[in-house]
Amino acid sequence: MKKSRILAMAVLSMTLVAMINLSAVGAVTVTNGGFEDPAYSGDQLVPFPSIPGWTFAGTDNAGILPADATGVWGIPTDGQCAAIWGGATLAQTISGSGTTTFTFFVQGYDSVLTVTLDDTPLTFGGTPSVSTVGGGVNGPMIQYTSDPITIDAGDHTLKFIAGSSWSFIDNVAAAVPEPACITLLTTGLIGLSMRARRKRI
Ligand SMILES: [Ca+2]
Repeated sequence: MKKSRILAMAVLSMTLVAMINLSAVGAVTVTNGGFEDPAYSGDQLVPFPSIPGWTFAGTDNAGILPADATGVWGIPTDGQCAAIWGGATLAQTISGSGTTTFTFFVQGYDSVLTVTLDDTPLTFGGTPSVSTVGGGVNGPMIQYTSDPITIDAGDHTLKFIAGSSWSFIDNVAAAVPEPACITLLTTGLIGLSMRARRKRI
């Protein structure tokens, strides 16, 4: 193999390793995204609880729906979930930096849920809100993934703002979208390796 090719492969390898490290360092994380901590029991909404990661606010009702809430609420589909209503908010201070998407599951009563990062609405396929279709907590939860957003290092506020009716929210998470350039680099590297291997045989 020519020296120039060996050098090119070495540079590609180092770039790839550096980019993978870059995407892992400072990744955005969401605390208690499944709303399971602490575990509550009973048939009623636990209003404005103090729980790790999240802050409930507003004059209308909001809180945690226990996993065994079987009354008017129905049974949440994945353990406990958050429930916010009529302009109430649910917020978390997150840190980390880089390009990320936010995912979560939601159900509700024909309402509209707005999700903001530092008071700017996240978009979902270009739309700055999501619909909570009818069926209440008994209905199937729908997963939404925000369009990718790039954030600087430091604290940021992720906030869910209820519409006119209930929104049930669960499994909030942040994910690093796979950069197209890393895929391209990986493909190129495999191609070069195979080519070098064929020449040696
Ligand atoms: Ca849950």
